[in-house]
Amino acid sequence: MTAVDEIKIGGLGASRKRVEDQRFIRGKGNYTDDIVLPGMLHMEILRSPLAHARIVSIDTSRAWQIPGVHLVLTGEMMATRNLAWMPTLSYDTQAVLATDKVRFQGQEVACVIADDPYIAKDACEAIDVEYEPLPPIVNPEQALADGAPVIRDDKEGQDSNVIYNWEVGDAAGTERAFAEADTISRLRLHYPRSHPSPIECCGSIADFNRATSKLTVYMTTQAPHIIRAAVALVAELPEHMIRIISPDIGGGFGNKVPVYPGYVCSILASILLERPVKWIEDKTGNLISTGFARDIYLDGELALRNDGKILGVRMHVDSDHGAFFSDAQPSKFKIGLLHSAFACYNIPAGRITARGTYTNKAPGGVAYRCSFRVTEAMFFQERMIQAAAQDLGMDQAAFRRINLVSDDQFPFRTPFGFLTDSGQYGKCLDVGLRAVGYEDFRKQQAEAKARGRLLGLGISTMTEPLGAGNSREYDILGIKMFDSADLKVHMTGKAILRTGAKTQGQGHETTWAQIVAHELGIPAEDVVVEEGDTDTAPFGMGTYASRSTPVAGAAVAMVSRKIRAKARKLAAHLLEVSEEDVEWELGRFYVRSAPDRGVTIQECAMAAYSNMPDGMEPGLENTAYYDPPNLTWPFAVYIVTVEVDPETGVWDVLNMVAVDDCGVRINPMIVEGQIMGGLTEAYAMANMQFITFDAEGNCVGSNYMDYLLPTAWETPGYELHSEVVTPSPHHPIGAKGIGECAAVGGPAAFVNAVMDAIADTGVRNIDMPLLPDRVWEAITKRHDVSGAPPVRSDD
Ligand code: MCN
Ligand code: CUN
Repeated sequence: MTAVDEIKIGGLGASRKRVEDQRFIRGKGNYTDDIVLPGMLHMEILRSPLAHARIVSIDTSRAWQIPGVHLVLTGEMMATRNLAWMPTLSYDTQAVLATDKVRFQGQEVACVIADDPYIAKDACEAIDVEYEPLPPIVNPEQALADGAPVIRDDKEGQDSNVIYNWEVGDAAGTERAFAEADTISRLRLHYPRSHPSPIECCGSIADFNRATSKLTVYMTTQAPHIIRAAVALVAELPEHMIRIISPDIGGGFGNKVPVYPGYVCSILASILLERPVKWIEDKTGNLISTGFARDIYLDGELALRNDGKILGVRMHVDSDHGAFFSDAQPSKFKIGLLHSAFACYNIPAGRITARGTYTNKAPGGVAYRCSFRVTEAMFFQERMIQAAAQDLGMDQAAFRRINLVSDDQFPFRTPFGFLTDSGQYGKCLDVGLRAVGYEDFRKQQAEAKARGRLLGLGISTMTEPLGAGNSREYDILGIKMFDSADLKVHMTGKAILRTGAKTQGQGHETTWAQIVAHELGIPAEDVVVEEGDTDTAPFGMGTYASRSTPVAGAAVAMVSRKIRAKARKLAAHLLEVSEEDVEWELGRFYVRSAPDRGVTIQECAMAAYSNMPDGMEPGLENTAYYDPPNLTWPFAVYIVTVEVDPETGVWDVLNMVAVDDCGVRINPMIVEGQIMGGLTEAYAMANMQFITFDAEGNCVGSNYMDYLLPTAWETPGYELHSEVVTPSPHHPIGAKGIGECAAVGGPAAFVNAVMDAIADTGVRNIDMPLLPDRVWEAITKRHDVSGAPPVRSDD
C-alpha cells in the first residue's frame, strides 16, 4: 500500500469543482431572504430625502392607522432604550434612527413593521417629517472651509468637521531625502467613491423568543462573531443568548462587514413584538446608505535621483468619511493600512499625513475588496510611480526594476514600517513583460502614433498585506484579530470542519476541505465545511481583507495536524509499536521497519471511537486558534494595453496580462476566478463606476442606470500567469491571500495605460472613472481632469 494520490482526493493544488455550486446553480441556495419563519413580520425603512437638515417634527399617527401595521419606530423611541445611536467600528457613534438632524441623503429616519413589506412601505410614506434644511457639505474642501456648518454637532467638543489628523513614517529622514533629490515628482489624485454593490443587498431576520430569552438573528454578515459581540454591547443582551447565523451570502465585497441600523431596528422590533421581524434592503437603499469605499484625495511627492533611484516619498491624504466615521479597520491605524503604500519598493524614507473629515454623505471608507485601504494605497503608489518615470524620462519597466525590492532582501522593512515576508518581484515583472510583448508593443505604439492612433501601455506592480492580523498589532474595537478552525472526524473517517471565517462566494466549502485532505489524506469530498453560525462555529473574526486563507486557512492546517498527532498515537496502538516507530505518508501511518504494515487515517478514526488505548480520551476532534506571526504579502504585476479614440475619448482594452504570486495555490481554479473577478472590478472602477453627489448632496448613482456595473459584453479578456510561486515562509502551507489583489492593483494598470496613450498631450492625470467625456476633454483641452465630485472642470 502507498500514500493516497493527493490530486485525486482533491488535496492541495487540485482544481476541484466548487461544491457550493451544486446548490447555487440549481437555485437552491439559502439566502437571508429565502428564510421564512412562522409569524414573521416585515420591516421597511423611511430614509431622509435631504443631505443635511434639522428634524423639526416626525408625525407617525397616519402610519399607525394603516391596517396591518404593528409598530412604527422613530429615533425618539429608540432613545428611550438608549438605542438611537450606536458605536461604530472606529470608536465613533452613528445614528440608528435620526433624532436631531439628518446628515446624509438616505439616512434612516423611521421604520415600520407590518404584515408584509408592501404595507410597511406604504406606511413609511404616511410618516410626516418636517425638515429645516441646512447647507450640505459634499467634499473635504467644503468641510474644512471657514464657517462650514459643523455636521456632528451631536458630539461634545466637536467644533469642526475634522475627525482626525494622523501621521506615520520618518519625518526627519523624509525631509533629508527631499533635500537631496535631483527631481521631485508631484501628483494630485482623487480615488472616487465606489460601492461594492453585491447582488444580494443587506438584510436580517431577528427572532426573539421571550420564553427562552434567546435572540436568533439570520443576517447578511461577513463577520458573525463580531456582530454577536456588537449586539451584546449595544442591546445589552447576554452573549450566550445571542445566536447570529449568516446563511448563504450573495456577494459581500466588504459591504457586509459593518453593523447597519436596519439590523439593530429589526432586533429591537422583534424584542418588542415577540415575533420574527425581517428586513431586506432594496437596491437603492443599499447603494445610497451602506458601506461606501474610497473617496480620498492625495497630494503625493517622490524624491528622485536622476539615475532613477527613489530616495523618499511623501503623501498627504484627505479622506471623506461621510457623516459617521464607521470604517472597519484595526483600531491602531486611523486610515487603515494606507501606509502599506510603496511596500514593494526599496525606498529609504517616507511619511504620510492623513486627515479625515465628516461630510453629508453616507458613512464611507468602509471597504470594497481591499485590505483596509490598501486599494487606495496601491493605486496612488502606481500612479505616482508612472508619473515619476515620466518626469525622469525613463522607461516604465526599467524604473520599476531599479526600485523593486530584490529577492535577497526579505524580510524587508517598508518605508512606513511593515515587514514584508517574501517575493520574487523581478521574476514576476519579467513574466508579465514577456507575456505582453513589451518591446514589440513599444514599437507598435510608435508606429501607430505616426498614423495618429493612440496606443498605451500601463503597468501596475504591487504587494499588499493580507491576513489581519497578528494579535499584537491588529484588533477591531479591542477584539484581537486571529482565527480558528474546529474539526470533528467521525468514526467512519468522514469529517465536519467549522471555521471562524464566513464565505460569501469565495469557495471556502471547497478549499478548506482541500487543506484537510492535504494534511490528513481524507478525501476532500468526505469533509463538509460549515461557517457562519455563532452557536456552532469557533470564535473568529470573519472574512474580509483576504484574511481567510492566511488566518482561518492556517488554523485548518493546524487543527488537522493536531488530529494527525492523535491519530499517530492510535496508529501505534493498532500496529502494536511505539509511536517513534510510526511514519506518516498521505492518508496512512506505517511501521518504519516494515512499510507494508500500516493503518489508514480512517482506521485510526474508527479506533478513536472503538479501540483506543488505555487512558486515551476517546474521540477525534479538536479546535485550533491561529494567531499569525505576520501578514502574508502576495505580489502581482498587471499590464494593460489600450487604444484611445481621440475623437470620442472612448478607450478599448487590447490586452491584459496578470501575473499573481500568492504563494501556494490551494485551488488554482478558484484562485483564477478570484483574479478574474477582481480584474473586472478594477476595470469597472477605472472605466465606469461612479457614485457622485451634486451640490445639494443628492446621491447620483443610486441605481444601475447611473451606477454602472460591467457586463460580460464590455469586460475585457485576461491572460493569467501562475508560474511564479513564492510560498509564505510563515504560513503552515505557504499560502498567501489572493481575494483582493486584482481589484487592488488593477485600477492603476488601466489608468496608467490610458495616460500613457495620451502622454504627448502633457496631461498628467485624469481621475477615475475615465469616462469618455473626461478623456476627450483631457485630449482636446490639454489639461488634467480632476474628478472631485461634484465634477469640476476649468471651463
Ligand atoms: N485561495 C487559494 N489559494 C491561495 C489563496 C486563496 O486557493 N493561495 C482560495 C481560498 O481558499 C478561497 C479564495 O481563494 O476560497 C479566496 O481566499 P482569500 O484570498 O483568503 O480571501 P477570503 O476568502 O478572505 O475572501 C475575502 C476577499 C475579499 S476581502 C473580498 S472583498 C471579496 C473577495 O474575497 N469578496 C468576494 N472575493 C470575493 N469573491 C466572491 N465570489 N464574492 C465576494 O463577496
Ligand atoms: Cu475591504 S472589502 Mo473585503 O475586505 O470584505
